[in-house]
Amino acid sequence: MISLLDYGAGNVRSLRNAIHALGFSLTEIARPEDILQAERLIFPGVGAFGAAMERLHRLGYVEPLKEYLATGRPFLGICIGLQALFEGSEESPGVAGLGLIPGRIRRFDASDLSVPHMGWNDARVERASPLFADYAGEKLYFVHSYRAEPSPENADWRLATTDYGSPFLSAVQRGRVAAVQFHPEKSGAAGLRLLQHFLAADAGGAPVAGWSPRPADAPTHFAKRVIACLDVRANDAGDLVVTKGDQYDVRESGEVRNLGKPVELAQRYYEEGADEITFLNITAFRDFPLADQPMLEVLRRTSERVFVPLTIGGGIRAFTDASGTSYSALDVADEYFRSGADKISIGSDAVATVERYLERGCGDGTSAIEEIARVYGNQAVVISIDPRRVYVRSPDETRHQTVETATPGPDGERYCWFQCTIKGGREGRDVDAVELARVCEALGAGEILLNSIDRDGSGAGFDLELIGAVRAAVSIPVIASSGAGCVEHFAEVFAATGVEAALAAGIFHRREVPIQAVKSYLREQGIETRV
Ligand code: 1PR
Repeated sequence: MISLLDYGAGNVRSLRNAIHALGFSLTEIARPEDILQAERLIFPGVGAFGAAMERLHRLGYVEPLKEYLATGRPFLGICIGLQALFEGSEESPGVAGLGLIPGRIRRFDASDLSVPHMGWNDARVERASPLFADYAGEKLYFVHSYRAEPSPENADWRLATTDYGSPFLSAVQRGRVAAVQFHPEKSGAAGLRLLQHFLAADAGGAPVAGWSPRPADAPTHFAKRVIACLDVRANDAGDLVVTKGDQYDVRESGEVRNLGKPVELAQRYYEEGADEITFLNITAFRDFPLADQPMLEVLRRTSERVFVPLTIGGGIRAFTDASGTSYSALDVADEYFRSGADKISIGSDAVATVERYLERGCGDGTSAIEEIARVYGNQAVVISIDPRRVYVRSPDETRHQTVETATPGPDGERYCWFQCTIKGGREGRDVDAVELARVCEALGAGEILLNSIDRDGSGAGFDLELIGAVRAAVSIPVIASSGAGCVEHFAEVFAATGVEAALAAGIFHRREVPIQAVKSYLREQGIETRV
């Protein structure tokens, strides 16, 4: 019997789905006494350390959890579920953890790293454990801004370490109590195998024959991500289809282009090695997304079969429906998370938020970015930017940050700035992509998805000038998007701008370039990817 400790702080649907896909059934912890009756307990932490501990206290779970852990029965903590085992965290000063492992959790140093550590890295397994029985160094999916550092005090817990700046504890174990910093349910086949070992076997069982530790001086490597993006909308017949525009125009001879079915395509990309899948509900700005049941169903069905991170964007903002009922952006995001999203992406509403911020000089704590980040953590909030070039003769002509461009404007202008748009590029605003990214980072966004209307669907390559300017302005991860036409474009954007991820749509949908061809080429160029 597997028991899941879902304390209601985020999306654990993907974990449930992974456990079901492995053929196990689950019971949910619903009352404190259920914890002590559990035979095998999974604690998937999500959100912030303080919020997680506060909820555990409110539900009366802290003491039974400590008691369960003290008995040494099988336990698997995931992400915050690992961090909560420590005494406390810099993320939430004054909040005590479960105190099983000595030491405190500390933030990554963002001075020369992008934080969160979001993406695929490997683990240096230092001791024999059935959890990693057949682990062959595959990449695993991490997303966190805080980490536990190895120290003499926690040496007897240390199972695996991973390098990001310096080494951190990516897995701990003592007896049958284990925890991992990465998300096995989002780590593709390698993660599912690890989960299977916990579910089926005794995590504290006999060491695996022939196993040898990875040498302490063998570094782990953080990979660049390759993301497949599915722009989704209803076609004129009312069917939800994956579409694709040229400079955001998705119609051809008057019809919405139909490039396939969303769930099938997402599954194909998962199987072909996409590191992440993004759905953009591109007409959601017109309609109330919670009324869009087919889109929510797409997300639910995708999360049952795709075990890499899923992002969904479109229509995340406060809304009042026809009956006068008001919903906050957090209500909309809640439904997306409950339906299987790991991250949500905010487009138009982020521009409105930044306009208000620039007027006032600060945030007021009520924006969608702030509200969602507070509950689900910064890493769950992606900002999708839809910029278009505005050419000027000289930087003095505008208050916006300009770049000197290698592709001059129609009248030979040698400078441009990148104007943010809303409603799928329909309306330009007096905000530039660089300031938007900066302000959103300050408000708590965890990642930037940087499109380019000029390059979208062109196959002409990513807009390196735009991407370089935004990458230099923030320390959160940036996803380069729009314009990929061949494998070389991916290597180019990683080498020229240092972005953490690159996203493409058209070339994958039309089967012009397989995802594996992108990754093989990147590896030939010495760029680390997930195999
Ligand atoms: O404003 O919060 O409702 O979010 C709407 C979301 O929908 C935004 O993320 C916006 O980027 C997206 N969107 C709106 N209209 C369109 C459109 O195409 N008409 N799609 C649209 C944006 C851009 C990328 C595309 C890349 C790669 N599409 O997602 O996938 O450009 O394409 P390529 O590799 O083929 O060049 P809100």
